[in-house]
Amino acid sequence: MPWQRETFKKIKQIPREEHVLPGTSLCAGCGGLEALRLAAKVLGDDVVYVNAAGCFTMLAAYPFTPFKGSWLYTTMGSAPAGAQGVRDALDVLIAKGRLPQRDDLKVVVLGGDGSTYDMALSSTSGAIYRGLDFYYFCYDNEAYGNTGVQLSAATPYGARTTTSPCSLQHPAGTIQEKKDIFEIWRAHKPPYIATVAPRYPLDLAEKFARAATFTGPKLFLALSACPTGWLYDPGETPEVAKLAVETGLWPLKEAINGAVTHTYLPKRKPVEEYLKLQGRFRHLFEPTKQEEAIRHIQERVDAYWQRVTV
Ligand SMILES: Cc1ncc(C[n+]2csc(CCOP(=O)(O)OP(=O)(O)O)c2C)c(N)n1
Ligand code: SF4
Repeated sequence: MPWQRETFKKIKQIPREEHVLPGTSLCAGCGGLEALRLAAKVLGDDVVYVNAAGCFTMLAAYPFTPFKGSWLYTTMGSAPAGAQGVRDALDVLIAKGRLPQRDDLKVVVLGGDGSTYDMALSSTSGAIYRGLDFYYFCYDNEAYGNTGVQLSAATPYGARTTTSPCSLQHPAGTIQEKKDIFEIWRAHKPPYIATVAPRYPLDLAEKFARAATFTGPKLFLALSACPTGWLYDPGETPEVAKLAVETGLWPLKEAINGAVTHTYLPKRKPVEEYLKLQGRFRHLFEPTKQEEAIRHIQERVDAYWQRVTV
């Protein structure tokens, strides 16, 4: 049966109220912030954000915060462990009657891809194994953005980063393939995993509503178009973010108790349309077009969709 939205069917059903207020020091046009803003409309204010070091560290710079809820800062590798501590504290306080049940809070990890795919992976694995009741929101800008856009395990093949420039040895830029963190999480058998993109707000909102019905670890991988690291004009974030999905490079999907459903089937424009908008891929087009590298990216996308739609 095709995937169906049940809670959020029309755009006007998305709450108008803002829970991440404007005026942060994140870059103009940050796609990660837009994804968080939309997610928070469903999560509400009864939340503790446990934030691994990264761009989102800049959200809450004491004494200012854009959140009406709470925020805790951790090292890059330990946000899931921090989340365990917060969850345990809440549970103990509620069990002892020192906190009424109505004051319970959702525990939400905020982590960049550097934390999610690499540094926090072992503490994440432990948290999933223990069945920690938390949301993990990864804003995936495909690089270590906050420290100057270095290569991360989420950087896609062909992208240029400051530590993987295109060179005579590697004219196509990054030659590693992006780590499949969706499948790594799925192997841990959590109840809920999803990918989201802010240009598909109904899909995103529906997934957060659906995830709320599960107790245990819940992952959200949010496509986070990043003008600063991907090298395009901030005004183009909507177009870049949309093309990531429409070319098939960023599949929108969820896995409930391990069963994967694709929540949107794009008609699949050529990947070139997405790549050519971004400076991090410019070397694939100038001074000479690198047909083989572009074909490699296209073939990988084609193979993915062939595998999941037959
Ligand atoms: C163990 C460790 N190494 C390096 C750093 C320095 N550091 C702070 S933020 C950051 C980049 C984080 O990248 P990512 O998780 O992808 O988030 P983004 O910056 O893209 O938001 C780094 C390397 C750190 N805080 N801790
Ligand atoms: S570097 Fe990218 S991800 Fe980080 S705040 Fe700026 S736009 Fe957002």
